[in-house]
Amino acid sequence: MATGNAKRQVTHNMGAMDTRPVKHLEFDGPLPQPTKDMDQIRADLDRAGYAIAAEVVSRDKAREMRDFLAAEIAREEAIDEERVRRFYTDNDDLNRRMSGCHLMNRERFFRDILEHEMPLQLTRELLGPQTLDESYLVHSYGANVTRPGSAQQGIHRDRSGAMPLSAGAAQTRFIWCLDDFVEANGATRMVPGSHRDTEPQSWAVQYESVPAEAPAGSVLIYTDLLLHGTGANTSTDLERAGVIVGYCPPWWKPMINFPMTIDPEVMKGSSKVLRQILGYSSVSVGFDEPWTYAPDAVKDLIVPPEMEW
Ligand SMILES: O=C(O)CCC(=O)C(=O)O
Ligand SMILES: [Fe+2]
Repeated sequence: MATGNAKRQVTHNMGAMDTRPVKHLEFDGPLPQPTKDMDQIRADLDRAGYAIAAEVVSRDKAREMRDFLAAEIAREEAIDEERVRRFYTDNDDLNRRMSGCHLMNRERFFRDILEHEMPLQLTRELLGPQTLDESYLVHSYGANVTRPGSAQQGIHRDRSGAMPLSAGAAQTRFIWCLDDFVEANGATRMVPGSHRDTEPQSWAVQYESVPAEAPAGSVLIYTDLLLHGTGANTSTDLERAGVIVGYCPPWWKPMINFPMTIDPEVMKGSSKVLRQILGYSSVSVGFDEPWTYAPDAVKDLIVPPEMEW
């Protein structure tokens, strides 16, 4: 079983043979464009359900990170391809995925982006105040690299279908673009305006969507209310690397148990904020449940949960 591939997703009929009825876009007005203006980002999130933050890191930095990621994927692939392909939400074997833990254990930048001011500030604004002001948590973290010929992912929400949309956003989502995202290499497809839907997502319809095109170094921002999915890579020679981070409230279960999956050595000297968002607290909703059986190296990293950012 590939890492992360606990369950295989039913394939949802993409492409020319897809006979499902099309749900056309019901969105008026301009689509979000890359911008450095935080107020524009807030307005795009409100209106379209997603926004594109420009130049969050330099093009050179994005390239450096992209090269690091490519080398790590090649290294893992050489041991066993199953480690980095066909995660259950992908429709074929072409794309490559890698856990953020793996990257974080090896390269500081992949720890630093988690506590970048822009996602933390927007998470605070979009998810709102929390009980006892406990810190938000990193919910999920991983890289997704599309390769030429790979199929489009089923359009979906990053949220349980059982949770009513009326409950509001439970997660903020950030895709760090390490390559230029263009339609041909599988730029993430968005359904603008779908954050205001009242109907749950259905696998029985084809959602009309638009590509979120963005230069390397940008960050795509949305919440778990927005319909979206990885685009098909129709190019013959372009890859598209994105690193996806989700943040959730402190009472939500993160997808990754970070204190058990991060090397305590790399966390030594890390900020209180980074430890808080990675869940290095034994207190939740005000209750302390001491980590009696955790290794000392992990216990030494424990911090109180109250947000300071
Ligand atoms: O990589 C992308 O473009 C989006 C991936 C995605 O939506 C997911 O894996 O949930
Ligand atoms: Fe998604």
